[in-house]
Amino acid sequence: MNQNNRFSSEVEELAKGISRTSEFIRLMIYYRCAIMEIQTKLNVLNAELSLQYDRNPFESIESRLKSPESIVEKMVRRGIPITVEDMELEMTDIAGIRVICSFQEDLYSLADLLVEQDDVLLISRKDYIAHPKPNGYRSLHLLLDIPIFLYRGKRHMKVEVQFRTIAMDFWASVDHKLKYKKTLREPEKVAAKLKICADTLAQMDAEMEEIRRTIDAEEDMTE
Ligand code: 0O2
Repeated sequence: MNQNNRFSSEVEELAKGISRTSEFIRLMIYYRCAIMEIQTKLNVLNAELSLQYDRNPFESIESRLKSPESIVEKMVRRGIPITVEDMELEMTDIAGIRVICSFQEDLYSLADLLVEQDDVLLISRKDYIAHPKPNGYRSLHLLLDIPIFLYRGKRHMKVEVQFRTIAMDFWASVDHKLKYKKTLREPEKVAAKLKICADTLAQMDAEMEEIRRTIDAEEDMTE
């Protein structure tokens, strides 16, 4: 068995072990509740803003809980002890939400409106749109603290929310697929092509935004 395979099977065993504990199962329920809280807030904003602006600020929302294997793999890689307590303390992306918008401007407005709500605490904000990653990755990442209300009281949970345009999401999903292709013959060439696509899509996002502004301005004049 090579080193990679040994690492994977160790992670698998650890993940299997911890995911059967009642503490882990309970923690995942809490994260699911936190996802529901944020999703509801976003849906309310979407409904209200769509009335005001005559369009939906976002097209879709996806959510996921990180799998036990991915959680444990990251913890082992970072030297974090494999306990449920450390998992909650050290891991920030167990609960994830992705909000897909048509326009960049809407994505920033939605993010600001969400953070302004008085039970939402912004822990960190990474703007990979203003400052894209070197490979071309673009998205706005917010790490939020949100209370959930249980019969034994209130509990604060962390949720990572990623905001992207449809174009950014298209790029990220292709990039994500390629990350798992270990057998690419010319990975550098593919990475360079992907970077060109990222820049082209960013240009397209800017042009679509401009078209939307023109349409909005003409509609305002005719009202
Ligand atoms: P998955 O399967 O989407 O959950 P960390 O999250 O702590 O490992 P960092 O640098 O703090 O590391 O996180 P960062 O940069 O905010 O990115 C975290 C998530 O953003 C990733 O989660 C991806 O979802 C997305 N992301 C970041 N960079 C890229 C990229 O170059 N390409 C793509 N496709 N997605 C990216 P995971 O856990 O990697 O994956």
